[in-house]
Amino acid sequence: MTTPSPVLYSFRRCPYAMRARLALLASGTVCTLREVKLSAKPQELLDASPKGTVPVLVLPDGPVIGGPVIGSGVIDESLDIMRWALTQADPDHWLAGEDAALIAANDGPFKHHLDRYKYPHRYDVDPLEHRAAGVAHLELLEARLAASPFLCGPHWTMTDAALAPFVRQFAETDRACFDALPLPAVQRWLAAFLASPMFAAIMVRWPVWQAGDAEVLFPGGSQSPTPDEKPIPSPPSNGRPYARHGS
Ligand SMILES: N[C@@H](CCC(=O)N[C@@H](CS)C(=O)NCC(=O)O)C(=O)O
Repeated sequence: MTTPSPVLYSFRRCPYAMRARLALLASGTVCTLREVKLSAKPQELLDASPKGTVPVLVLPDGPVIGGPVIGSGVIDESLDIMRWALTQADPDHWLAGEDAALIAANDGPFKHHLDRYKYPHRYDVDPLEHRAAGVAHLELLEARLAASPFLCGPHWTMTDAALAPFVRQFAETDRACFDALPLPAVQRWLAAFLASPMFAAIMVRWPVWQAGDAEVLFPGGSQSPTPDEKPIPSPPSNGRPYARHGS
């Protein structure tokens, strides 16, 4: 008999869901992945977590005592999913680098400016003002990454995984502008993330889930890829985005 896996409600391009998938992958936790369309959320997601955001992880065994959870066995905050996954297994010591203040600066002010830079019409604002504020945050990252390869020192940790999907979104908003910024260490760090096997493994194109569909396991690709799918990359066997610095 196989052990039931947790169910992850996810949206491929959502930076919160990306960071959750990164931690699940690094911990070697296999999930049943349900790709969600945000404009048509499945009732099963809303039943599990009425606030209706992704990612949401539904644990097969229900309540967890003593974790970052959650009477019900439902984890519906991305950072809690990361902590839960890494508490199960943390072979690369990601939890050694949890910089709560930097993650809060990312999720608060940086995300605020990112949204307004990316969607100025939605907020009726000047995108350039918000781009400048976002760049000021990236300058903080630049100072760190000029001093060490990753945000918390010589190894990629939870803080890198928590921030990189958001920096990616900022960069993609105007790639030429991002590439022209005097932020060589941030650019190197982001490029290494985007080129890593781990990034490929978390960005497989999954079909949108509907009740009754065949189970899709993450990591491990999709059993029923969409027609325009590129070949599914294998996840890294060791779960590491990068070779350890100096090894
Ligand atoms: N604080 C939440 C935020 C998650 C979040 O806002 N996710 C977005 C997608 S990127 C979402 O689900 N938004 C709901 C919607 O668009 O309807 C977390 O860290 O998990």
